[in-house]
Amino acid sequence: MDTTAQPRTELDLELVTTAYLSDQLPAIDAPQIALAGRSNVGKSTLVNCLAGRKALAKISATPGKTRSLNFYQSHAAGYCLVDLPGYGYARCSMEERAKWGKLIEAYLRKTDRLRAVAALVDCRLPPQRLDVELVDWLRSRRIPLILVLTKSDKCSQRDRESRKKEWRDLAHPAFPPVLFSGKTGLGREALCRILAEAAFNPGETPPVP
Ligand SMILES: Nc1nc2c(ncn2[C@@H]2O[C@H](COP(=O)(O)OP(=O)(O)OP(=O)(O)O)[C@@H](O)[C@H]2O)c(=O)[nH]1
Ligand SMILES: [Mg+2]
Repeated sequence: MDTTAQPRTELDLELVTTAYLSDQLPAIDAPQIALAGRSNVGKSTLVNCLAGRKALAKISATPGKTRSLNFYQSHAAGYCLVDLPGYGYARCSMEERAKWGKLIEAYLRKTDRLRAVAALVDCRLPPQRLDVELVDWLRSRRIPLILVLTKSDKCSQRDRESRKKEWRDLAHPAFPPVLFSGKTGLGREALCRILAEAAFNPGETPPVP
């Protein structure tokens, strides 16, 4: 595949499968990039924005919408995006939260085709404990990290830049943090390039400090 070509305007993402339990995790041959982040941060919106579709992934203003792992494959780009259930959603039972946690961890541990995790964080907020924990866990497992600052349409230019710097200093991500908006499409092209690079040219993972 020629990754130097201009990114397509729309990714031909197609939902190939859904997993609610760890024994339902599919064996997909394509490189995979998982989308992780707090409930409501905009993971499913990002899938729709990249696909140029409104309702490929279900989105909701109520946190906790995505409750399964959803595998979206792009045949043209040759990789798969995995929309994970969000974490930090308070209004579900402990039992349900433990079940999701196990499912996500089973996926991240087991998948040998995982090439990177795109960690989505809210551009309006300073780094939150749960987000920092995710980043630390990924680093400890040497999983390349793509930081995506979502909802940046709701931030001033000044806040965007300082948030980007905060995250760069804190997380040493494998790829530069991307300012993104599912509403305006800001950062969409940059993210497409980074996803293709992460999927096919993973390069060196920065050392764990
Ligand atoms: N203004 C703005 N709103 C956004 C953006 N991204 C997501 N939203 C809104 O935030 C809400 C949550 O978006 P989702 O994409 O469902 O979030 P999610 O991370 O998939 O949430 P879970 O499935 O609960 O984990 C929806 O009301 C979206 O319209 C963005 O970039 N800008
Ligand atoms: Mg979702």
